[in-house]
Amino acid sequence: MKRATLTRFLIDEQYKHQSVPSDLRLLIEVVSRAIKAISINVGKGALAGLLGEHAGAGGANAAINVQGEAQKKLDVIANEILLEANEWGGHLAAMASEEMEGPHAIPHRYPKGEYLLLFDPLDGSSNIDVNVSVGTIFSVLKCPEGVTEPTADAFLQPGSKQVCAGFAVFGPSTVLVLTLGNGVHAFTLDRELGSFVLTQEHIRIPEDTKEFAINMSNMRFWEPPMKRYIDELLAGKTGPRGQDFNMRWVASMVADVHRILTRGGIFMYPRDTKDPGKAGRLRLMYEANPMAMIVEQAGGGASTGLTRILDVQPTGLHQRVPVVLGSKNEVARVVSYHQS
Ligand code: AFP
Repeated sequence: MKRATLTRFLIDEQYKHQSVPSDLRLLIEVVSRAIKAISINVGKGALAGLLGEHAGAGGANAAINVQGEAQKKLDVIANEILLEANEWGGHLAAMASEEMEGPHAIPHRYPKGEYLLLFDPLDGSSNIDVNVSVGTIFSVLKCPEGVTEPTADAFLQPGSKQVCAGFAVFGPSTVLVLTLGNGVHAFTLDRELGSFVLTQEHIRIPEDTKEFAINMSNMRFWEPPMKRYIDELLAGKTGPRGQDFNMRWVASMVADVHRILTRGGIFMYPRDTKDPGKAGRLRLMYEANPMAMIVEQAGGGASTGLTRILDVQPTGLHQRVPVVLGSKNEVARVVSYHQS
C-alpha cells in the first residue's frame, strides 16, 4: 500500500476540512524540511563535533540562554536552522524560540504572513551527549489583526488559539507528529525518499493506563495532591488503586509524550517547592501548549493540575506551568486530588 507523503496529506486535509490554507501548508512543509535538517545534524553527533556545550562569548564556558541553561551546540544549530528556513517564505509575521529572549522579526527584505511560529528547537538537549532521543516542538498561532510589528504581546494567546501544533522525535526513526485540529497524525522520515510519509492516522490515547512518567528525585518538593497520587501508584496491588504501575522517564518530553500517544500513560512535571519562583519546569508557550493541543486532539487530558493548559492566559513568552497530561481518566484523577 503506497503511503501518503506529508505534502499529499496536507492537500487532502485542505479538500476535506478547508483547515489548511496555502500559507499554513507552506509553513508546515518548511518546518518539516527544517526538522529533516535538524535530524541530520543530530544524527551526526560526535562525528561532526556537534556534541557538548556551545562556547560562550569568552570561549571559555558554555553560553547561557534566556532560561539560564547552558546551551548545547545543537541547541544553537537547531534554532538557526528553524530561523533561516522560515524567515523568507512570506508565511510568518514573527517567530519566538526557547533559545531567544524576544521575538525574531522577519527581515524587512522579506514578505510577511499572518502566522506566528513558536518553537523549542531542541527539546531534551541534556540527552544529546548521551545519545538518548531528543526532539523539536512547535506551535502556530495567528498574528492578531492589524499587528504589523509583533512584539511578545502578540504571542501571548491561550493555547486554545493554536491553529497547528507538532513535534518531532529524533529516535531510532525520525517521526513528525502533527495536529491541525482534526485529529493527530504521525509521519515517519523515509531517508531514501527524503520525505515524511504518513504512518499513523487519528492517533488515540487509551483513557486508562498502568504507566506513569515523572522525575521521582523531586518527590520531597511536591505539593500534597501530587504526593498522594504518586504514593497510591507506588502502593500498587495492595494500595487504593488495586493494581501495579510501571514507570518511565526519558527526560525528553517529546519521547515521553510520543510513548503516551502510542500506548497510553500519564506525564507529570508538577510545580515543586525546589524553586518557588518557578511554576514547574516546562514552558507554556512552546512546550506545554503544543503538547496539550496534541494530547487533547488524541482524546487525552492536559492540565496544570488546577486548570486546562489550553485555557491558561499567558503573561510571558517564557513562563513555566505545571504539566499533567496523558490518559484522560488518570489526568482527571490527579485534577480531582488538586481540587479536593
Ligand atoms: P532540556 O531541554 O534542558 O534537557 O530539558 C528537557 C525538558 O524541558 C523536558 O523535555 C523534559 O521532560 C524535562 O525537561 C526533564 O527535566 P528533568 O531533567 O528535571 O527531569
